[in-house]
Amino acid sequence: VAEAIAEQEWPKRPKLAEKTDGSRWRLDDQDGRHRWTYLEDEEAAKQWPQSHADKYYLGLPLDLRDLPPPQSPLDAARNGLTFYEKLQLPPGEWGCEYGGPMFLLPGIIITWYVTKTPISSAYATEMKNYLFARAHPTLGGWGLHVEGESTVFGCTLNYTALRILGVEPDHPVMLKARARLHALGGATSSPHWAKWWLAVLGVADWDVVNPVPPELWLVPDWVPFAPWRWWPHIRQVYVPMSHVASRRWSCEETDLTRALREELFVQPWGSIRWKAHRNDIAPADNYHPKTWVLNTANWFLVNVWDPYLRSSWIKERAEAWTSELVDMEDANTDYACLAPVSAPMTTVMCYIRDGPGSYTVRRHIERLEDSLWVNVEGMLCNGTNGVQCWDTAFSIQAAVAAGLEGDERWRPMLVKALAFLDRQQIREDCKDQAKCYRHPRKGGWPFSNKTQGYAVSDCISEALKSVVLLQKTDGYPQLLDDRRVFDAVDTILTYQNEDTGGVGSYEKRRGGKWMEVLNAAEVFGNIMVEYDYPECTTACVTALSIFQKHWPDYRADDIRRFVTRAVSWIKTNQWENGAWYGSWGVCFTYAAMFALESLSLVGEVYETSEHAKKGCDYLLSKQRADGGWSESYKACETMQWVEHPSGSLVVQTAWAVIALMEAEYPHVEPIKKGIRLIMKRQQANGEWLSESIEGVFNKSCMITYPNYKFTFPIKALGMFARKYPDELISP
Ligand code: LAN
Repeated sequence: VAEAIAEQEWPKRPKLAEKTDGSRWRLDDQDGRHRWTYLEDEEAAKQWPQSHADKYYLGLPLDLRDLPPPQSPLDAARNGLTFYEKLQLPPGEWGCEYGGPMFLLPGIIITWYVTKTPISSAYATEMKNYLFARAHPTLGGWGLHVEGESTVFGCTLNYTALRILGVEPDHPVMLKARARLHALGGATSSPHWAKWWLAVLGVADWDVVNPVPPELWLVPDWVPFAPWRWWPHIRQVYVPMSHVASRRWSCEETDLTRALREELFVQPWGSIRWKAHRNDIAPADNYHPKTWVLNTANWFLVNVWDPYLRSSWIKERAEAWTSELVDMEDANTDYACLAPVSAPMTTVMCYIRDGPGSYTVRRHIERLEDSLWVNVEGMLCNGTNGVQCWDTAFSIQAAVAAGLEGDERWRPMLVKALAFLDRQQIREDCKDQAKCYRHPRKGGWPFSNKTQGYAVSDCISEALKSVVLLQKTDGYPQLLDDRRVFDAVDTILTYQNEDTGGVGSYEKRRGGKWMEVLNAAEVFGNIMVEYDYPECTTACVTALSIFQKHWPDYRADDIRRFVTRAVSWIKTNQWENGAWYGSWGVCFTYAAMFALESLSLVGEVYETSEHAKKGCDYLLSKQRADGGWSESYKACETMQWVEHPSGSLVVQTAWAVIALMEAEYPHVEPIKKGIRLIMKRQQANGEWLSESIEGVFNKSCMITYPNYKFTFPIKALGMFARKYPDELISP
């Protein structure tokens, strides 16, 4: 393989243009597999006209006519749906950009480089444009995510990516970014994952990378810190990362990597004592400082284990087992992998194991495209290979909240959405489920698509709710029979954590929260194990409750027990001041919407429950004079309420009024004021404009959910219209 790699020729570098022709981009949607294609050929472009959705994503004019001005919240909801319907994709789902994290695209670009994969000029041009557009406006450089201040992580990786794409080091954006990077300490103070990528690229020495021993995968399963117990994202990153690190593979030297050695560091490259910089980390990057436990373990691994104890027998066994784990992941996701963090790392691993041109490499390279997206700024990498199932479920629920599911006008759209969820339900558990440590998934839904195939507690629940709501409405096809509905319920029931009654994301918790002492990523918090989330817990509670109304006899005791324990966990999770902290949306308004819905399902509302009352009072104390709510992403980092500098925001306002309505807050006035704000912000064509970043993960990294500005306002308006049919508000 090494020989084949050495003999493989370098592809021509992409030609960078100022920009591409927006009218040539198409979203190719193969039943929920999304790939952006650039049609070089004029004839081909004529044959395949751009859809509304394509144009909308690309920021091209839609030329839609104005809708009749709404006279009531229900009118406004209908107008919203009229616009949003145009974004439904042919297979029946909704998609969108899912950007925010600034550490994903470089992984893909570096992978292309080291595997000598040609980069098309259209892709390179738009990636360059995106990264230019997203450079910090004053400081220069890039942060961990689009809203953040620049960090060594963001600067090192994105600077490197741009150089690979063909941008010269003396370009003004690059000069500024480099100055920023150097002011922060240079690439020797980058976090672990960046150091790993630089070592792969051959720009840093492997000695600077803190240990990621694949041997850890050999410890018996009963060991409390065994990696199978980690949160799936971390363990799936660890597999290829440890394998490649163990082999200390680096790309051969090139002019470009030699140049990067000069550009990324503050010290002369030859003088760097790599080992001494293992624990260097810039303060701006150090969200979760490494603990003394981890530092001690690392010291032992570097100074004792590696030089004296690590036999080649152990090394080979560990590499063989991580290699097999990768094969199982590839088989279960058709090479898509869990997310575009582990995906490019796995591609590199397959390249050095199977060689250029092998099936694994070709398939991985193809799959990496599923996560790329084009917007008005350029091309970026989404946080996942799409948002298909998740956003489709909320779209259905928005229409149902407005009572529109029985209306002929909306039936075709909703039937298509239902059919999409029907096709995307996961019908089988993973092959080798126990061996590759996967959670049962039969009957579940993923966040994105069935190919990726990782069921998530709340994605299953939201999709199941949507399916049941539609199938129990007259006139809808019965696409899922009872057995498939039961499969989903069976899977939801596997998610409850024994100790707390709460629910995490992909799995039941497998290890103690103390494992956070081994968090080596530095830039994220709460990543090592599954936690309990009010959002995920509520989604399960609501899905099970709706299910039970229609099938009162199926596993009735299990469901009752699950719901009781879950709701009591939600109560214990409430803060003294009445708030709940949101882990996946920004921030307290998001969590309140879920938590208050859970409480209301067991009859706990404002007038009857201290918890619900406190939750509402907390929200009301944050309502602004114009009737809206406003939260900055900083709230997620600091775990305190932080107002957004630009004032009230539509999405947070929708979450807050939904929360108040769920809790049956007895006075209509504050709710009405929120609804009026949502209506005022609606455009004449029914759309809402994007205002601020909506989502978060691991406390520190923000991510966009562009469809939330449709689904939640429509839901809020619809709920209001049904609850207060006589309140006719006009904006
Ligand atoms: C997501 C996206 C969806 C999200 C919800 C369904 C909204 C949530 O309720 C449960 C968790 C989940 C599935 C989730 C988990 C973490 C993801 C996959 C992301 C936030 C999108 C990107 C992120 C992933 C971890 C990014 C890579 C970063 C690492 C630290 C590995």
